[in-house]
Amino acid sequence: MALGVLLLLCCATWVSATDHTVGDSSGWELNVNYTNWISGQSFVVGDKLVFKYAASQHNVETVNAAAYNACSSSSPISTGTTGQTTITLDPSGKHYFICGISNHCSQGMKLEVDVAESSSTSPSPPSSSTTNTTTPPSTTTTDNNSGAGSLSPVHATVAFMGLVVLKLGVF
Ligand SMILES: [Cu+2]
Repeated sequence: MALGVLLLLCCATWVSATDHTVGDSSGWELNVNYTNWISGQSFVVGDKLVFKYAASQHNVETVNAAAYNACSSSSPISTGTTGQTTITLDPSGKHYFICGISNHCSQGMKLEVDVAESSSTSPSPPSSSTTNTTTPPSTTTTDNNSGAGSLSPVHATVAFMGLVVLKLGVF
């Protein structure tokens, strides 16, 4: 049962998540207008931001709103330094990123991302995906004792497995 839930979570994310390469081909760099870039993007929970940059020149600091507004890199929540930093956007709401090197942030290397709840609007298959999101987690009912109650999650799992097989067949 737990495995089934895990499978649902993993595959639901896999089906709907989008990778957003920050700045597209320009990457994470000086002299890129990230306000323009972000105006063409929309983000839902589970999407990924991919920062690509020269590790010797830039970094990616996840910061709070105050640090974002002040371009302060004194206490980032996390810092990526490898040249390619991938951030999974979770939870919904605002996420803030800056470059902590020199004064790059005040020169424009700052990014505010507004993440929406996943996704009644995403173009995934209708019936099974709504079943996944609305089915309550199985934590409230234990699977062994209540025979009738445990049927529907199993059906959902089987349905979803069918969907996955279908998907694999298509690709
Ligand atoms: Cu920089």
